[in-house]
Amino acid sequence: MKTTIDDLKFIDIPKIIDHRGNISVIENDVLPYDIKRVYYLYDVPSGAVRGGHAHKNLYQCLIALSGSFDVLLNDGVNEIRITLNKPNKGLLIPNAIWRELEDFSSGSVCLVLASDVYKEEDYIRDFHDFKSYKAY
Ligand code: T46
Repeated sequence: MKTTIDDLKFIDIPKIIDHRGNISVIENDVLPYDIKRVYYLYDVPSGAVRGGHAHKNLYQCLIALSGSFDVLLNDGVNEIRITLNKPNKGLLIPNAIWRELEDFSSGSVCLVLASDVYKEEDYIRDFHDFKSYKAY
């Protein structure tokens, strides 16, 4: 619960450069947790906003596999906006950070590597509840 936006981290995903096209690989200790779930957001219509919640325990790494989008992050006190637009850069979001994703470019794909399987009970979907949660 004590996490802040200072705990956000950029992950440099190793890139194998090749004239036939590049390869980026996530293995071993690239992420500080074991990946239990992979999902991706795509076909996001112009103007749509995703997220709008925090997680009690989940860690996630967001990667703009294609195109770009903005991630608005709030720790209950401070807020920051980060643009993701590189397939070899991940944004590691620890637990208890509010996030909203917006300004998706046409055809963009957001890959998410999560530290746990889907559990609705891990979500805080109301911002006032999130502020109370952070106050403890
Ligand atoms: C996050 C952002 C970046 C599942 O059944 N399993 C899943 O693994 C996920 C991610 C979602 N769902 C269901 C739950 C909802 O009925 O799919 C529906 C849409 O989920 P949600 O409104 O949470 O989607 P987003 O895009 O707002 O948020 C998702 C993740 O839920 C969230 O953890 O950080 O992407």
